[in-house]
Amino acid sequence: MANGRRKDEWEEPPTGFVAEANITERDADAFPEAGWPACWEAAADLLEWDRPYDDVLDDDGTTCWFPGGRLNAASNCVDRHVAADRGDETAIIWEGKLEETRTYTYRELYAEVNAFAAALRDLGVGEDDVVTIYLPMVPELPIAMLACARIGAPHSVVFAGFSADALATRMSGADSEYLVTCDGYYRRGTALDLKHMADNACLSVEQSIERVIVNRLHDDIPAGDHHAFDDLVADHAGTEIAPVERDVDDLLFLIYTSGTTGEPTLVRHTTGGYLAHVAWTSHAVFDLMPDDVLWCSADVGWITGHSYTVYGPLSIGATTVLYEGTPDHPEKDRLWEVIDRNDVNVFYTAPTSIRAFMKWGSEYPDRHDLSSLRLLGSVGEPIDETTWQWYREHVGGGECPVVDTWWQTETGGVVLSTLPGVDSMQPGAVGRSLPGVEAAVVDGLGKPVDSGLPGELVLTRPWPGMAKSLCEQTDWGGRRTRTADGDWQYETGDKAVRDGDGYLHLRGRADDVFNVSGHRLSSTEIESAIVGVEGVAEAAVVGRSDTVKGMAVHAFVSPESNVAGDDALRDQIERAVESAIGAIAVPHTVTFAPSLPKTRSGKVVRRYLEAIANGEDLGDTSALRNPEIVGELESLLEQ
Ligand code: 6R9
Repeated sequence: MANGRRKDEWEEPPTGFVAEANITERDADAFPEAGWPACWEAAADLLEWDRPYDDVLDDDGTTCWFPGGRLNAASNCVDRHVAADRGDETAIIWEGKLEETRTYTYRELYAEVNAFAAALRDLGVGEDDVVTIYLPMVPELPIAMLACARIGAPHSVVFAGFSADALATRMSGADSEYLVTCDGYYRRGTALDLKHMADNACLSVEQSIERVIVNRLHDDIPAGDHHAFDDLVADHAGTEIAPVERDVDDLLFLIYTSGTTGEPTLVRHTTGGYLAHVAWTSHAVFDLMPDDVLWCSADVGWITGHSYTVYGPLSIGATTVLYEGTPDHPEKDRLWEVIDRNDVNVFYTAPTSIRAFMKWGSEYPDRHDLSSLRLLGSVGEPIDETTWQWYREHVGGGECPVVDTWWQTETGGVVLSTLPGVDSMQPGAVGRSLPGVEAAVVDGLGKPVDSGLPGELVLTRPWPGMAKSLCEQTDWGGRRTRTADGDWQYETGDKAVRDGDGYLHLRGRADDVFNVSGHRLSSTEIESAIVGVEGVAEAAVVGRSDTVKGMAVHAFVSPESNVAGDDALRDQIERAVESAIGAIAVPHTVTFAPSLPKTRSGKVVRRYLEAIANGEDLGDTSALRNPEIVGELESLLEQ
């Protein structure tokens, strides 16, 4: 709804919650008084600094947060909690497949991280060497990340669902000579051979790769050109490695995401700004307290898992849940059973999952005692009102605030959300920007549009968690961080409307990136894989609305003139996308077409394909060079 819901339909935060919240109305009032950027000091104050920072932001006002400061992220996430006599508190609860569980106290995590850090050093990893981590959701994943952080080696985690080709591109791009992976893992009951994929990736990169293998399947791994994770940790047990003091602006990690180009975009995050941002948002948005148990259901291979499974909750000293399984195995009440058994207080997931839970029915959450929950979060795509209400009612028992959090890989942490102990919640809207963040909705020229009108969401001032690439370059990943007048402005690539109350309603991407089940995919990247198939002349990929996935991938493919668009070609296309990117990017629908709708200058008009895929009215198509193709495509889809 463009102008938002009537205020009497908004939901107020529960009074019990407000009374105990980390951020109260009084704190929120003080932020604007402190002025920007000083209000971000509260974020930096949540960390322990080896050398205090000189200023909140450098003189330039855009490039470096907390200049002069030095710190170590792993020591902030582990050591200081042990030093504060919280070593026996639980840091990680791992819920593995096959009914396994494992917990690590902060003291145990300290021992593991130190031992693996020592092992990495022995393998030759030095400060600033990039270590690639290609692991499913096993405890060795956060342990390896923290071990890297401890010795000042930026990690580059590659989602385990990506293909060997995708892994190779990311290792080459990051010039990484170290890889931590595993023998395999179970996905829907089948064992996937991750080591084989990793071996293939290593063969296709130029540099030689030192490999560490986690034994996940509990089978013998044939000896080879690698080191076993468990042996390394056992050999270095008890070794302590002093955390390397990092400059605030030194890299903590690299992460690849889908951008507007055919190549994955490399995003680099810094130690101080990023960590302050995720610690602060865990505290302010997720209201996380050290005694809380937080479960962020995203895979750690994505930014959401980096920020709110690993760095955010551990920097606060809370307990984080790492879940390896799927939501419907052994039964569709699995997540609720895990929440019940572990007394989870904060649960964070994506609308696509909530829509699946809705479809399965409320009897599954109803089977369990979910009263430990005190806050629910949503991320990844817009959450519609019905889904929001269902989540609040059936998971939150009507008692928990629900925060809809908007952010991106590039922003590092949440930038738009309500503050749960302060703001009213408007189902279907993300709320305003957080204190210290400024957002605007602008037209194609970068000028603000009136409330109620759609435009592109831009952030008009820097924030601590912003990717380093955003401050160094004015034109990056196809998006500008400067307006024509020289003002700082980050184009997010998302469409939005601001309502009369200042709440923002997100409307999906304005560029060639789309979200499928919370995975961020680039249409250009998928198209390049498809046109690489012999016999394919052209391809265009668009998003089609899907009631559960949010978006489904629809590919329109035009074969060369003597090639048939048949099942064999479809099969080859699917295999090509799976091997270039991964199974998550395989089109849900492939429509073979004699040609694609084009402008007179020869550009494929995706807008029309999107409308056709979604069964929408196309309006005037007379500007096309080949308007007749539209009717042909429509009738092809009706068949
Ligand atoms: C954290 C994450 C970023 C894109 C972003 C937007 C979409 C994320 C959203 C949302 C509406 C929300 N998005 N949160 N859209 N409401 N609460 O998902 O990062 O994988 O980089 O994706 O996700 O389109 O631009 P990333």
